[in-house]
Amino acid sequence: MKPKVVVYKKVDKKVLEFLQNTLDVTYFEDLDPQTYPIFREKLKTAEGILGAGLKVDKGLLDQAPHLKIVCNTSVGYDNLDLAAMTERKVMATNTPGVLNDTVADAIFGLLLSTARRIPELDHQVKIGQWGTIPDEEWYGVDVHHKVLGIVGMGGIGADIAKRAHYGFDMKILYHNRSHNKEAEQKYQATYCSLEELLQQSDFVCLMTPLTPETEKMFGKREFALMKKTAIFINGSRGKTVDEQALIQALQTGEILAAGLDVFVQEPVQKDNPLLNMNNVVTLPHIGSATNETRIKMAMLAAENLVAGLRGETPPNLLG
Ligand code: 8YV
Repeated sequence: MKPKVVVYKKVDKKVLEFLQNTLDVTYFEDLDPQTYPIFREKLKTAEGILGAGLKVDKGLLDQAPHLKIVCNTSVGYDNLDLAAMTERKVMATNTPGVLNDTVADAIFGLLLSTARRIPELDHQVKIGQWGTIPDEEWYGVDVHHKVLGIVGMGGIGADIAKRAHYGFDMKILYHNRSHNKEAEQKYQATYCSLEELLQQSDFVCLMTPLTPETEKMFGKREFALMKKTAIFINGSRGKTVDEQALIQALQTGEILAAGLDVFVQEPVQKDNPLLNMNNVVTLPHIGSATNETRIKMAMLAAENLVAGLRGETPPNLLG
């Protein structure tokens, strides 16, 4: 009998077929109030789960007594309680590497859009304001030759540094748990304390994973340390930032602008003050979302799932 698994996020047909070759797959394109009760029922017999964002904690593990492996179709795994999973010998995997370039492209897009006010100006042109507003009011700030501070210099951070170095002649500062020799050698990135980075950077790009240590890593103090002309980019998780402090820093002019792919609550609440600010550019947590990359991520997660249930060590085993 094939092991039973649950896929709870939409995956490409090829990925689904690959899984179905060796596994008994229950497939949900997404979980919503209608599908969730069926999903919970399926958990009772599932040996594996594949998808992104589902909170896997003690409560869920209690409902899934046969579970052996949880495969995230994401590099981040803040949705997984690894300690609880290890205790029950449930494996966890993620999808590092395959999304680095795609996320770096998106983050750079966000950075350029915020600095040059692209979404705001696009809107002005489309509502017929071209010619009615003095040009200077539409000016942005330069990106090239500026100082980019990257907080969290993993694979994605390094690919952002690569673009900044080769494409925009930027000076790169970074702060990370450990030194990234490759980024230092290839992109002339300089390691520094968080304080120094905040004080010296024109653009501060937050890319760190969400962990108990990085939760609300950016608050009142961090925004106060930044230049008044600084632009803040968040491509990590919403909860790495104290959102109220960010709102205040933007409202009081403590920083110039922000480009945000992530929010404390997702989808973002309609009444979030960040949505009413012209100096904030938003994206719906879409850094890795291109067709090509999402297929690669889902396939990698699927390979992890198949390997894990075959009794092999999954290629991206966490913990
Ligand atoms: C999405 C990400 O969260 O990989 C991550 O950690 O943040 C993104 O790729 C993920 O794919 C779920 O949509």
